[in-house]
This record gives sequence, C-alpha cells and structure tokens, in this order.
Amino acid sequence: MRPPLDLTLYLVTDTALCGGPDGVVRTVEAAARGGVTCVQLRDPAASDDELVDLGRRLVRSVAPHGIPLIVNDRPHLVAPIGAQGVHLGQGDGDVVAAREAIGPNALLGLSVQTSEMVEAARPLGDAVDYLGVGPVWPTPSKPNHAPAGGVRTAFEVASVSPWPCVLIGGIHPPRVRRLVGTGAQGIAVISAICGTPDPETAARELRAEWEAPV
Ligand code: TZP
Ligand code: MG
Repeated sequence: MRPPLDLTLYLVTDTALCGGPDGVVRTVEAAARGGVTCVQLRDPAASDDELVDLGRRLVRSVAPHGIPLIVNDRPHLVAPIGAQGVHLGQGDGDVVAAREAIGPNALLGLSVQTSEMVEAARPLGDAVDYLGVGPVWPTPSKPNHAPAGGVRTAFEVASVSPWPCVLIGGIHPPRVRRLVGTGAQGIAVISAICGTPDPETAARELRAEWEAPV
C-alpha cells in the first residue's frame, strides 16, 4: 500500500532560499502548521550524505502531521532517508528503474511540460502516482527551466492526464485563483513559502486562495 497523497499544497524546498539546512527544517515545520499537504526535498547541489542528514530531520518534522516527504531525483535515497517517495524530472532517468529501486509501496511523481509528454508516459500506468506540471509561469527558482506553458497548457495536461496533477512554477497568492478550474489537484511552490519570513502564514494564504469557493 502506498501512503495517501494529498496534492492540495505541495512545498518544494530550496536550501539556499531557506538560509541553510536549519532554515529548511524551520520552514517545513512552519509550513506544515500552515497547511502544506506534501513536502519535496529538493537540493540539486547537495551531496547524498547531506541530503540524507537533512531528509531524516524532515521526516521527523512532517511525520507527526501525516505529511509525506518526497525526495527529488534520487530514488536510492528514499530508503536511507525513510521518505515516502521520489520525484523525477524528464531528464532524471528511467521511471521503471526508479520504481524498482523504491519498491511498490512508495510514491513516484514525474514532471511533464506538455500533453505529448503525458501520452508518452501513459504506458507507465501504476508505476507513477502523480504528475508535476510546469513551469506554468517563468521562475527564477529553477535556472534553465523548460519554457513556461501558461494556464492553457496546465489545463490541457490536467485534462488528458490519467494521474492527479500538481501545478508548479511562478505560483504566488495573486495567481492562484487563475489555476482553479484547470482540473489540477493542487499547487506546488518554492519561493512563495521558502522566500518569505513567515512560511506559516504564506502556506495558510496559498491554501485559502486555492480552496476559496468559486
Ligand atoms: N520545477 C518547475 S518550476 C520549478 C521547479 C522545481 C520551480 C518553482 O519555484 P517557484 O519559486 O515556486 O516559482
Ligand atoms: Mg530533477
């Protein structure tokens, strides 16, 4: 059995933006109080050892809230961290191999930019649990990101996807309402939470925007 997955408000961590590993832990704990439903540990610059250290701390922070911790890019670190899953980008290696590495009971997310990529991924079926869709808007948080697809692409991808979708890229509170109605299950952010002095309030505000009645 895979852990339950709620994509409503998905925090992706950025160690530099949080001011270092201690800042990541503080940010995640505050954001968890504010209503984040899923956390991804993302630090492309960190070594495996550094990621395991930080990941184990984050598991202790999120587990009491029932929030899953997903590790970016490195399936082999899911078990040592005690995380609930892995997230892979299009260039991050083979999904089938990653599923074998993490086993049947962990979560696996895949980034896509277009509906063509959804079609290419479709044969993966149950090996995948959710899609990360974006960037919706350009963002300084991911250098060299793929071209931003806008709200229209988000809608197209969510419409054809057999998996639940979480949108990412340039999402800040004033833009959230434009994403309601795309068919996505939720929103993922880095800077809207990691880049603020009050991550708890930021998370609460993002969630309120997403969940406000239409
Ligand atoms: N993948 C696509 S866009 C992005 C990632 C990791 C960065 C999102 O950061 P922000 O600050 O929420 O725009
Ligand atoms: Mg990646």
